[in-house]
Amino acid sequence: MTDHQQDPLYLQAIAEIAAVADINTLNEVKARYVGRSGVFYKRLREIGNLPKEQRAEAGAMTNAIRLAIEQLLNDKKDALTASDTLVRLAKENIDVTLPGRTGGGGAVHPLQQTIQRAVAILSTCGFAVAEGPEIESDYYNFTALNQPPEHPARSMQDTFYFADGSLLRTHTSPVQIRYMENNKDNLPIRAVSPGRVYRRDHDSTHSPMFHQIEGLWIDEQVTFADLKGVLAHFFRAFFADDSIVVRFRPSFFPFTEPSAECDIRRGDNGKWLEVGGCGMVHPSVLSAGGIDSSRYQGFAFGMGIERLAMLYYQISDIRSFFENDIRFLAQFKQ
Ligand code: 2U9
Repeated sequence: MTDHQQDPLYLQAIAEIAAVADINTLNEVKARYVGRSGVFYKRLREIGNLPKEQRAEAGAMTNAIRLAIEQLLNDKKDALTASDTLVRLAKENIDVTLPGRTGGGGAVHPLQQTIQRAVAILSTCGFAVAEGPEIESDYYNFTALNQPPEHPARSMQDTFYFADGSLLRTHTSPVQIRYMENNKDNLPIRAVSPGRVYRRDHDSTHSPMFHQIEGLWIDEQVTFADLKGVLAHFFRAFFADDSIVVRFRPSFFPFTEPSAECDIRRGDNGKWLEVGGCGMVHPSVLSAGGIDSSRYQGFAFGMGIERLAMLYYQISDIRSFFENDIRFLAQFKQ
């Protein structure tokens, strides 16, 4: 044991440093002992007052204590830093094996799911999917579909017009006219056209923007019996119920002749539900599509996607589809 190890100042410093528990206190202790106005500077200054022969020894002793205390302070600093790091590591520990936090993920809108279901079924019947513009010309939306200007049926399909005379399509039928034009030398034609359509209509069962899917099958021998077979198969597959039967009620559409409303009924106890319109394509419409109506014939049908979705999901108000209420939409997540 050297002399400085019994020095009261040194013993006091050891005790104080040992008691320190954080870096701030340690810095404060350090300043008090070895800082500019610390105890050691005071001691060194006092050495000058000692008798000459004692100065060298006292100086060496004081320096030894200072060095020893500095060593203690450094060791303590290392120890505190190390334990600080351990505490932080424990506190800020991240489990990198946990799955990441996500926004919950999106989902396909119930109307798009309905379109996908309908298209999937009709695809297996050989129908190709045709798409076209939502802003249409008067010609494709009305005239080519046997509704010339001043035709009374136009007023039942009032829509949104642009200054240049183009309009928001009132049905997806213009897509079928375009498809006929593009495929008139490529018969037979079998196409479905799903998409948005617009009408001046707004209540619990009508929306100014809604969705349709239409089917068109043109060949030399396509009959109303084929139409009945396709629709019966479609509704049985769509509602996953083989007990469904179809019924046709005479109707009128400018683009089909004869025309019919199509109803379905589940099993033998349910009530009849109107699910779409259909008919044999009018010869004038075939001609507008560039097809020889003396050689070819075919059927067309149209269904409202919202109507199908409301029946399938048992929804009573069409506006639910367009309010973007996450509590409504989340129910259709799959
Ligand atoms: C071409 C020729 C004929 C498509 C047809 C209907 C009857 C029909 C409605 C169902 C519910 C519209 O969404 S809805 O309001 N559709 O009643 N649609 S025949 O006839 C066509 C289509 C294209 C070239």
